[in-house]
Amino acid sequence: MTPLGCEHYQGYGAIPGAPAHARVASPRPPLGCPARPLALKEAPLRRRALITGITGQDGSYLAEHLVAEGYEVWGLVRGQANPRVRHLRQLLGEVQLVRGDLLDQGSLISAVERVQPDEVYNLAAISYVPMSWQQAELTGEVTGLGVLRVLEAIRVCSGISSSRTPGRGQIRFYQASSSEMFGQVRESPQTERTAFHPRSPYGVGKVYGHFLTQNYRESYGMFACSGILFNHESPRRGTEFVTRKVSLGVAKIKRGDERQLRLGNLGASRDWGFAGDYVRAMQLMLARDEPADYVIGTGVTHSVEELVDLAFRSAGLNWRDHVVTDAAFIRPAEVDRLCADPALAREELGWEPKIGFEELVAMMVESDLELLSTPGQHAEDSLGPDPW
Ligand code: NDP
Ligand code: GDR
Repeated sequence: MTPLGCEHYQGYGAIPGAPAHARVASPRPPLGCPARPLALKEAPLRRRALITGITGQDGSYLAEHLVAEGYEVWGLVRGQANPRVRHLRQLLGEVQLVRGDLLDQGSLISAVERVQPDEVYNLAAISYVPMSWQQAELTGEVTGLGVLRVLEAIRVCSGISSSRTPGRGQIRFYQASSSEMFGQVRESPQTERTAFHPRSPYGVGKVYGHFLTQNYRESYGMFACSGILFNHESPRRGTEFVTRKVSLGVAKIKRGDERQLRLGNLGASRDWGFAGDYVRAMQLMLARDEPADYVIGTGVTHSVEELVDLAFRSAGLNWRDHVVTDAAFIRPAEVDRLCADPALAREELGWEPKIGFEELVAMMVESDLELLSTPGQHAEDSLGPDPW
């Protein structure tokens, strides 16, 4: 039987408006198709990665990391005229784009068929926890069922069925699992073996995606890994998340643009690291001989109050003069305290974070001060920290 996509393969162009090199047809035929004579003349192929969620914080860092590692990088973008693509293009000259949406199975099959990746990193999600109560069904569709659709796209395009497991050269899959799956924690610190008790529709969706990734590994022999990543931040973090909300708030207060910062639960604790460190772990997982799941975090936890204190002090301010607790930011069910045990990642991946909490907070405040003093720059590229 002809493998799926062979009959249609003509080397499609990339999406309109993409950089010139992105419009070049893919030289590889679809998976399982006989190679064209052209392929014989080519230099050895670079590894090719497809990243969903490339317009997000992690997507941008991962794309940069993979480009630096010599990969050919493709990013899946949704929407007719996604405004965040412009933002991404300023960041990276070398990424190529393909359209697709985690809500649309056909679009994902087309994207995998067209890109023919060696590795797929599924970072796309509705990732803001409070939004998952407001739009629980949509969160389930994107953050949960979206994982199924990406796995199915890989399975179908690779011609894998229950009677045919993949051999060498299979597409490797990374799923962005989350420490939110631990939720109301059963033990501390949390390891790959800690039981899950998610506390939000987001966390529940991530548990579904996590177990499904394991299930496709066990059912079809797919090289599928989950990274159970604890909170990781950067100057590129969305302004709705607490670290960036605080760093931006501090910068505005320092400049005299605002006087107050309204926050929710200052007592919650998180294991915060730097996003640039965490994307290295994603790639290391897919470079292993055998697929497995890994906890990625620093092993050190801090309260939101400690974060606030440090951020204000780094700008020479006292947080008690400016921070107001606002019930609108309190969640229906809170995750009180998370702390990673990243021992397995250290032993098997050789992964360690390079940037600590103090350095991270200082970096974010400094970056926001610089951003606000640069004409024409806008910090709020997301909806901003409105009460949910
Ligand atoms: P962001 O919120 O910054 O990015 C989310 C991405 O998902 C965006 O690129 C967004 O694209 C995309 N997306 C949303 N809906 C769809 C859809 N229907 N189809 C295709 N793409 C879609 O998240 P982060 O970069 O912070 O996180 C990356 C992943 O890691 C997420 O899955 C998150 O849940 C998970 N995670 C994050 C942690 C963190 O601390 N950052 C910790 C643990 C897990 P668009 O621009 O179109 O909106
Ligand atoms: P989280 O990150 O929910 O852990 O999910 P977030 O920064 O939103 O919240 C962290 C903690 O801070 C408390 N908090 C506030 N949070 C926000 N956003 N705004 C506030 O004003 C505020 N005040 C206090 C929260 O209650 C919470 O306890 C992030 C996301 O990136 C997920 O996608 C990812 O899976 C997890 O990290 C690991």
